[in-house]
Amino acid sequence: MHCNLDHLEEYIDMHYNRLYSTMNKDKPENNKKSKGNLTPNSKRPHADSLTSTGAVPETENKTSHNISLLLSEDKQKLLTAVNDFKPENPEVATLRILLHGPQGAGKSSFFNSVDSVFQGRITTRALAQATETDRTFTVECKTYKVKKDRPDSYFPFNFTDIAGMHKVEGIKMDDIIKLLNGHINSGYHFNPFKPICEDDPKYNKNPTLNDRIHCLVAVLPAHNVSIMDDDIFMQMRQAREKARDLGIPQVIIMTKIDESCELVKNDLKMTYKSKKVKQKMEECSAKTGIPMSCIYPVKNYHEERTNDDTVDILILDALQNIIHFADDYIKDQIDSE
Ligand SMILES: Nc1nc2c(ncn2[C@@H]2O[C@H](COP(=O)(O)OP(=O)(O)OP(=O)(O)O)[C@@H](O)[C@H]2O)c(=O)[nH]1
Ligand SMILES: [Mg+2]
Repeated sequence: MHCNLDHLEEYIDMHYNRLYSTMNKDKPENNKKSKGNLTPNSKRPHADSLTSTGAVPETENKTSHNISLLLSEDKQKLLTAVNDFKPENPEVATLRILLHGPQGAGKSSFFNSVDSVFQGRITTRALAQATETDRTFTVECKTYKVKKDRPDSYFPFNFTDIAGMHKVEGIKMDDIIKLLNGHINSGYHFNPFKPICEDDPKYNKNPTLNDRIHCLVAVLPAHNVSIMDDDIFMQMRQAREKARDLGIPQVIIMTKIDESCELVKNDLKMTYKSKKVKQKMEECSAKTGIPMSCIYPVKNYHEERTNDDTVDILILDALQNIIHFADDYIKDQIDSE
């Protein structure tokens, strides 16, 4: 254990700080380190390096700091923060988040997990594949709103779930580009061999900022990121470059961390202590070019019957950052008009 402790300390600090800075203002008074700031409002996901506040209480031995205690205490704060969130600019009432990535990565399951957190029960609105296969299960472009706990009230963000990428029979890059620009409406059935035509009834010829994507989320499965085809990463890089050209922020949701690490499978609270998870995040970062600070490890709900606090917290942490990045993007777009 001792040999890699320094490495681990930094890794735990990074996420400890990320959670603190995203969740609350009442950080521990005695911050020991000062490496800069990482708040979802100020830190854009295009940045190349991670900066952090180093918010470790002086009284605490940070090598023995137990992130799990922090996690279980703060679910309520994260929930409140997301519940209270309002896009800064009223011109765009709903932030649009696009989920993309290889087939079977857990895109639909991620949306279901977000929905499950807020409904307080397991939901399966975006149908997910029961087992992994080599064909995309989602064939339709579908945009989902998430219901708040009041009647007829929805969160100011939605998720667009699409077909997965594949070497041959997957979503076409042209379709992803059209989606980013807001040209494809919910309900469009993807043709794995041909991108959308401009005369398709689901083609939006004149998209506004409201129709465009405000945050591009790449979903990658931790357990087989090492063996994924290079072609998939090439497609992901193309999507990333297109999003970059449009100024759209990008993050990675790294799913299936339970499948990639025995320690985490047995106890999800060990997520930020697992070297394996860190390695997988580094691999995702190296293969896509997305910085570590914008990679969120999660375990989706996929076989559970009830909610679990730790699953919820990892999902909420990711979501909170995504919506802030999307909000920053809107502000930039409107400021530059
Ligand atoms: N163990 C584990 N399994 C997961 C996780 N997320 C998703 N799965 C499983 O992975 C499989 C694929 O999940 P989907 O959500 O259908 O993946 P997708 O990316 O939407 O796939 P396509 O629509 O085919 O592109 C399903 O069997 C899920 O139950 C996770 O975090 N952990
Ligand atoms: Mg799917």
